[in-house]
Amino acid sequence: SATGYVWETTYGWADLGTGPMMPAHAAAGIQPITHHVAHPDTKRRMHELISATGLIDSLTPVRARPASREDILRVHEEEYYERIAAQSLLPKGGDAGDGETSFGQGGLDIALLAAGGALAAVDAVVSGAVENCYALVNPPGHHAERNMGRGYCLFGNAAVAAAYAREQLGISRVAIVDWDVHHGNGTQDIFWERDDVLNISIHQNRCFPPDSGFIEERGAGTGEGYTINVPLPPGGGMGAYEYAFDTVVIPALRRYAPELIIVGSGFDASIMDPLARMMLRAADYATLTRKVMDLAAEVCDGRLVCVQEGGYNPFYLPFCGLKVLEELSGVSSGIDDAFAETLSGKGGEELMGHEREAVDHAAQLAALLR
Ligand code: 6DK
Ligand code: ZN
Repeated sequence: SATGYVWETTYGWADLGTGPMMPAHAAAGIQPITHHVAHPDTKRRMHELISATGLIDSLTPVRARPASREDILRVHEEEYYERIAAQSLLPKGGDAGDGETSFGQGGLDIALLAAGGALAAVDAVVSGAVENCYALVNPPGHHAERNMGRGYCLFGNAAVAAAYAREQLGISRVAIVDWDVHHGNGTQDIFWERDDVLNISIHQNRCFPPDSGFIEERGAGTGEGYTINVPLPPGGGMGAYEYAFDTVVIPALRRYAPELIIVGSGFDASIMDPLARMMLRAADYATLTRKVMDLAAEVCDGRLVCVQEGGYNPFYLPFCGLKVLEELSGVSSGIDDAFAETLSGKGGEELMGHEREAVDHAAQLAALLR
């Protein structure tokens, strides 16, 4: 039972410009800086830890292919694709829509390879070449809506992969579990009216986008009830996440019985992340992985694809990713979370009353409360 792994060198070449988090702007006091907050080095460092520890030798390399125009158009508007393609030809690139989703010249090709990494991972898992697969892709995807890029995302990589599994591989039900700390608004937009893709997002309440991801957003028409949002209050750690998974995520997956599970795997709910205020440690990501793997074994022969989303602490993210890959593969890298001791005893492990209430409320709207 092999574990596939996708990484391509050019994922590390995505050019977000010289701004820190938004374009540098002298008059506004925004100084240029060497590393944008979403600089791909953070993800490249995860790849290097997986390489340096030797864990990579226990993984099955899966090569990304560029997603085709047709692959992208399953979930995005043609007009949007053309807009990105045109800007990608410009010497200084462009922006996918919201003014903070910049990309450099040729950025289209990197984005197509990111979506294609998710496609290759789905192919590897569905064909049975591997049991599960981690696609360490960049740029991320879950904020990209049908007709607009947002939040560093150009194309909805996980959504592209889910639609491909449905339409080209004969998979009838796909579930997406998005544990990136931000709301997967793009995936939600894309599958809003569909019941063939169950979309569950667990995120910090109102972190980004600040105006979506509420429990009342449940999908519409045929899709009603197939969008599930679990917004958690800031400050939560494994206590809150464990309760959210045990009460909402896992029961919803069991009820839906997907034939394939795609995890939107961001590591920005970690205690070290600069963009959010949650408290997960590397070992907690292994626990979440285990919960989804056990459910996948129960309902879909273990078919599980993880697609990288965000994560912004260059020191800590590699350990979070390493622990997920150890869990997926059942192989120890021999390296432990170097920050584990420093980060222990800071609270967050215990479920707090207001977190329980928030999760119970989400369970209620998802009609899951016992
Ligand atoms: N901007 C992601 O990790 C991307 O989910 C996160 C994008 C955060 C953008 C920065 C931000 C704001 C906040 C409030 C109002 C306007 C703009 F897609 C992933 F990479 F996965 O907080
Ligand atoms: Zn995020």
